[in-house]
Amino acid sequence: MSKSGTGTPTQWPKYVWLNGSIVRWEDAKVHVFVHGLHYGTGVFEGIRGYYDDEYIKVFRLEDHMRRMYRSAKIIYMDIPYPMEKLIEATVELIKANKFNTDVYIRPIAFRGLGGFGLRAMNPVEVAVVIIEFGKYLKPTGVKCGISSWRKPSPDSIPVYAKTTGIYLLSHLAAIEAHLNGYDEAILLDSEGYVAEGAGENIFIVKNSELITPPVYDGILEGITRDTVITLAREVLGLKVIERRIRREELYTCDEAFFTGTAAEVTPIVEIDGRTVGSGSVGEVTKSIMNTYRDATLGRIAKYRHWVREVEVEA
Ligand code: PY5
Repeated sequence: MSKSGTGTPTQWPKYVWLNGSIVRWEDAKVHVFVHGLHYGTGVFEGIRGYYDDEYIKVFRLEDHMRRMYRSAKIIYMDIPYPMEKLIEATVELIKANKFNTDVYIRPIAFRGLGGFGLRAMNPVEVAVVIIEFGKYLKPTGVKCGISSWRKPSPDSIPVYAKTTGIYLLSHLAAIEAHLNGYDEAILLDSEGYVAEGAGENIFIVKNSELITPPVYDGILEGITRDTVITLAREVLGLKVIERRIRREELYTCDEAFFTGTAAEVTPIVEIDGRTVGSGSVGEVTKSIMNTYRDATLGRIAKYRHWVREVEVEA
């Protein structure tokens, strides 16, 4: 990938799953009148698959799909397929494209053609797209700035749902960070506490303990966040505390890192011009990165069930 944080595919895939069947990339089109394009009435997921010895190992596929159906429920959307069908579509699509690199899987459901009004509940279109995907953010550490944009209060728009519309906020924050010379943005919640990155959850390390904002702090309840909390406690024997984090704690912590499907575990080395810890990847972060990597490849027996192996032809 050329530029950190842009997620530009190196090449387009051959096939896409759209509304029930696998079609060629050129034919994977939707109409300009679809409701989702105008009003952001869609839900989606981001899932990683790791290429390992003629298998694509898909990480927590079911958990991501389950979250997509939960997101849909929150916005009154019925996805017109059972969850098992989208899981099967994902597996078939990996095989059809014969991927031999790491991939990023993006299921998406959005309101299609029908009414133009705000209360229109148009039929839902569904797609699964998969691209070849390397690192999203620099694994050697990123420089961050606090965004001037805040995560909304819980009574303004659901942040627990991974909806397309709310990603305008992440887009603005990420561009602002980039224009200011940072790699990624950190957003505060409506009360001024640390919430999360533009597309990642955040953790700080203090005295070898992990601290991360609680789910009520305007964050997406990340699956990588859950993975890291579990691995830290169960495999590494670390203490993990979910509590509000003040902005200045970001400047004074020992280590900090992002978690996310795209970002995986990304060290944070600078925030608002203050060096985090030693300014290089900390020891706790390093051990979390390694353990996370092992888990995604199915190399930790207790968490093998997180990995769905899809055999791809050489
Ligand atoms: N918070 C936000 C705002 C996110 O967009 C994401 C994921 C996360 C947290 C982490 O969630 P999870 O661990 O479940 O992935 N962001 C997407 C991703 O695929 C999209 C990024 C462009 O990582």
